[in-house]
Amino acid sequence: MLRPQDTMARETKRLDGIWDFVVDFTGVGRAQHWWERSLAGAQKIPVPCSYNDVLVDAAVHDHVGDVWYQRTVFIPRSWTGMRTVLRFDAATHRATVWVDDIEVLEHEGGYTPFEVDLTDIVRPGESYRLTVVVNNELTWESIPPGTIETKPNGVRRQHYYHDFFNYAGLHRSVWIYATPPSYIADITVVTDLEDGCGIVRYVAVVEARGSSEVRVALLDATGTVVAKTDGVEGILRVERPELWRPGRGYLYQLQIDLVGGEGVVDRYMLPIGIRTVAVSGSQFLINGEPFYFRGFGKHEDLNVRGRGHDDAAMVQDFALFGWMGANSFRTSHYPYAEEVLEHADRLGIVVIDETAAVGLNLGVGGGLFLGGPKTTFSEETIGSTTQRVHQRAIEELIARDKNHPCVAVWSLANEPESHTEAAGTYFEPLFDVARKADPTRPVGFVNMMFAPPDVCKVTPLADLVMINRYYGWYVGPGDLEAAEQALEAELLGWVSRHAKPIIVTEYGADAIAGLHTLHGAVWSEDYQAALLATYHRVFDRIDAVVGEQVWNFADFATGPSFIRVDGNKKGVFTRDRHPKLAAHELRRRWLGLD
Ligand code: BDP
Repeated sequence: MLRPQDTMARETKRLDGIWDFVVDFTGVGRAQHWWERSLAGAQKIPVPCSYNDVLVDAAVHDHVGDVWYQRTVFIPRSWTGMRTVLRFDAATHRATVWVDDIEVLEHEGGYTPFEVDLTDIVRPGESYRLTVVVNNELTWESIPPGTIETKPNGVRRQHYYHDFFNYAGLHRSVWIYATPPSYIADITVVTDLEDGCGIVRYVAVVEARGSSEVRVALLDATGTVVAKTDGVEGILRVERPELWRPGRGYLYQLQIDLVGGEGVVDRYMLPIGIRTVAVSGSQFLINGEPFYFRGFGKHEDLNVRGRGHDDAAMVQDFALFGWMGANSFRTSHYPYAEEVLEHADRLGIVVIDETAAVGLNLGVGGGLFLGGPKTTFSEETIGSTTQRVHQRAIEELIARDKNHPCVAVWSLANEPESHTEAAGTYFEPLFDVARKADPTRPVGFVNMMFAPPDVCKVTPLADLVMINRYYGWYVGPGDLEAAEQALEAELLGWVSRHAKPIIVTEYGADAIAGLHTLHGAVWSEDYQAALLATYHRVFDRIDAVVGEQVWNFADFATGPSFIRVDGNKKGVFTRDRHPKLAAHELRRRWLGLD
C-alpha cells in the first residue's frame, strides 16, 4: 500500500490535531448510532496519541471497549475532478469509520494502515462529520491475543500475555488525500547486484481510465536521472550504483509517471535503496558482505503520548543510535510507524520487522499467573480464526513495508510457544504466506527459552535463528558465572542442531536508574552492565552469532505486575532517554573505544 505523498499530481492533508473524544463506558454508542450527530459531552483529545495517559483519569486509562473520535473534515474545492481517499495510518486495535451517516471503513489490527476511496461519497468544497470508533479489546481472535474478565461489579479488565501496556487509540496520522482518477495504486521494487551493476526490478499496479502508459525514471540523490524505461513492469540497470549500506542509507527516487493524452496524469516518487540481503550458511549478508546486528529491541513508548508517534522523539532515538554505534533494531512487538522505517532508510539502520503476534504462549507470565486455559494452540484459544487474523497481519505488514531497504528480516512472532507439534502446524502455513508475499527477504520468528534447539518445532521452518535469553536474570538471577556457561552451552547447541545464523534478539536485566551497589546486586546499573558484558564475551567466541540486540533501548510502560516497578526497567536509557551505565559500556563496545 503506497504512503500518501504530495507530487505534481497528488495532494495530502493530515487530519492531525485536536479531535472530540468520548469513552463509551457503558458500550451503548453503536446501538445508539453515535456517529449520526455530534458526540455528546465530548472531551478533547490529541491525534496522534494514545488516549490512556493524557486525560488523567484512571477509568480512561484502564477502559476496555470502545472510544469515539470525531471531527469535521473539509474537502478542498480544488479537489474537484480528483479521487479523494481517507486513510488511517493505524487505529489500535480495530476501528469502524463513518463519514456523516455512512459507514465507510472497518479494520482489524492495531498497527497497519487502512483507507477508503470517498470520491462517490463526498463533494469538493463541502465539509463532513468524520466519526471513528476505536476498540482496544484483546481476545483469542485478535493479534495479539488476550482475555477479558468481568468483575462482579460489572467492571471489565483486560488481561494479556505480553509485557507492555495495552495503549490504544489513533496512534498515527489520519489523512485525506487526492489522486487523479487514473492513478498508480501500488509499486513493488526488488533490487539486486550483478557484476557490480545495480538491478532495480519494479512492478506498478495502475488503475487507469482510458489509454495511458507508464514511464519510469530512476533519480540519484542529486536528482539526476540515471536510468529510464517504460511499462508497468520492467528492469532498470544502474552502472556503478551507490549502494544502500548499513550506516549509509543512500536512496534513489523511483519516479513512476502515468502518462495519458494530456501529459503526466499521475506521479509517485518512491525512495528506494539498491542492496541485497541473504542468509548463507551461518552468515547474514548485506550486499554480499557479512553483517553483524548491533542494536536493540525497542518499543513505541513515550511519556504522555504512550504509543502515539512523535517525530521529535523518533529523530532523537535515531540520534542516540548514532551516539551508541547501533546499526539495527527490531520493531518489537508490532509494526512501527512508517515514519520510523523511512528514517531508518535514510540513515542506513537495519530493521527486523515484526508483526503484532506477541504472547501466543500460555506457558509464560500471563499464563502462569492469570489462571485460565493453558493450551496455547486449540480452537478454544489460539485457533484457526486467530491464525487467519495472523495471516492477514503478515500480509498487511509486507504490503506496507516491502519497498523499505532498511527491512532485512520479517519476524512472524515474538516468543510463541514453539516446542509442540501444534506450534509447527500453526506456523507452517504462515511461513508460506510470508515467503509468497516476499520471496526476497529471510523469514524468522523469535524463540523463547522453553524451546531449546533440540526441541523447537518452528526453527526448522525459519531462515535464521532469533532467540531471547535471560540467563542471569529470570534464570539464576545474580549468578553471572552460571549465566556465561549456560548461554555458551545453549548457543553451541543451536550451532550444532541448526546451520543458520543466530541473532540474540533479547538479553538484558532490569536496572533502576541511579541504583549502584557495592557488589553489583540485581536491579543495579552495575549488574545490568556486567550482565551485558558477560553475554558479549560469549557472543565473541561463537562465529554463528551474527547479532546482539539488547532488551531494551529504553524503559517502558507495562500492565500491573509484581515483577514490574513503574514499568519494565531493562532500558539502557530511562523512559526519558537518560543513559544508564550500560549505555556507556555498550557505546564503548560498539564504537570500539576500548
Ligand atoms: C521477553 C519478551 C519481552 C519482555 C521481556 C522482559 O519478549 O517483551 O519485555 O521478556 O521480561 O520474554 O523484560
